[in-house]
Amino acid sequence: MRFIDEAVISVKAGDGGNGIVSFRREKFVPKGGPDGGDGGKGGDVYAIADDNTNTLVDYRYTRKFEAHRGENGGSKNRSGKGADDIYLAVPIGTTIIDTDLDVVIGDLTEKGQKILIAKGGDGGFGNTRFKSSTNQAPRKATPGFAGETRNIKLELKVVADVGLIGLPNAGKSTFIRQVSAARPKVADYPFTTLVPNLGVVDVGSHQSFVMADIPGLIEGASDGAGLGIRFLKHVARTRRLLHIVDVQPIDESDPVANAQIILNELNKFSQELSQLPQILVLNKIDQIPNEQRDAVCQDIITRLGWAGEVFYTSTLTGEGVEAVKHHLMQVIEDERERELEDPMFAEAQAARFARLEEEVRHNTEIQKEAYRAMRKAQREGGDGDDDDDWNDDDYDVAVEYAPY
Ligand SMILES: Nc1nc2c(ncn2[C@@H]2O[C@H](COP(=O)(O)OP(=O)(O)OP(=O)(O)O)[C@@H](O)[C@H]2O)c(=O)[nH]1
Ligand SMILES: [Mg+2]
Repeated sequence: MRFIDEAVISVKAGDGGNGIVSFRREKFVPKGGPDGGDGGKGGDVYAIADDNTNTLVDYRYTRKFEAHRGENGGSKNRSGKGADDIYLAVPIGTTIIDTDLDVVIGDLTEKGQKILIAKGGDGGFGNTRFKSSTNQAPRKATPGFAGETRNIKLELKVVADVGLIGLPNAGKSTFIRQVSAARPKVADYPFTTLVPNLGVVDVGSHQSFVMADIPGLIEGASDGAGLGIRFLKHVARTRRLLHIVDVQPIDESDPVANAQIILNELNKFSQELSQLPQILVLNKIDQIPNEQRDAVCQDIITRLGWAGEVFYTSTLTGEGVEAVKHHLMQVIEDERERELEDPMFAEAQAARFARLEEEVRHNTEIQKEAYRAMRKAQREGGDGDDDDDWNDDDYDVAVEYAPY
């Protein structure tokens, strides 16, 4: 199953109909008064949350939406007919953003909820409106007002409960392959993963959560190094970050320094995101002889000053992976239950997610601009290749569900 999570469209509401100039023509009345009617209102454009759709794929194909204009006014003071509004059906959970103003217009969170995204123009006035004691026969009418035009980005977050973070090669993709049906490529070189992968982790018969595997971060990522932080938005709404650290990197770098790079980059990118609870996963323990594992891992924890939760795993052999999976399910279930039972907690959570998303979205935009400026400078410096320009459209997020 494939989820496309972003679409950019343009919408235009209908213009108002024109008011008209008209005079009564009656038998035996040589000069009738004005009777030009007002124009009708142009159609509005709304987005509406619809539970029959769960992707934005349609908006990849049809990108322009226009409501009709209102009818012109008629004689005998008839107002023009208003045009029908149009409704763009989007999945529940879609966020609507005005890309010109860079503001969120709203979130559609409930079935049937609708948001006005472009307002139809009002109709113009017919000449009847301009009649006064000094002007019994006005020849003035006004045209309809223009309907609003807007460029809109629709964003559907396929919400991940858990996000995998870590340096390239740490074993993130191997991890998600162990616990879900997601099949990202795994290889012994950095940046094997170039796009996010989402997998559904089934635990027991009726419990599951969604895990996101994103490309590795490197030092300087928050300034655009490597693939930068453009994918961090996919872990913005998670409940836990799983920080995967290779205990024995092939380049003989220090696992503690490596972990610190990730903590630093997260912190530099988003304060809110770096506050999300993190679980440290010391991975590739199969590389260390059994009797030394505890000492090596303890040393890392101590030097890192890590006070949070820790697991030891080998995503290659599967050792320790089940324990992480069950632990995650437990904390996620607990949090979900608490949200249902405790409205105050639920509200605080929602507010935190909203802040987080806003910050991540904002910082991603800043990054995008910086990245484009950097690429432009490079091109002008003679490097003609622009293959890796940041393009929001160039990847889809695949969500993998385990077969029934
Ligand atoms: N020995 C050992 N090797 C592992 C383990 N987990 C992953 N690997 C190997 O480490 C390499 C990188 O694994 P990936 O899962 O692709 O790493 P990643 O973190 O997704 O890397 P990027 O996508 O580049 O960010 C591969 O060659 C894996 O086979 C492990 O537990 N033990
Ligand atoms: Mg990977």
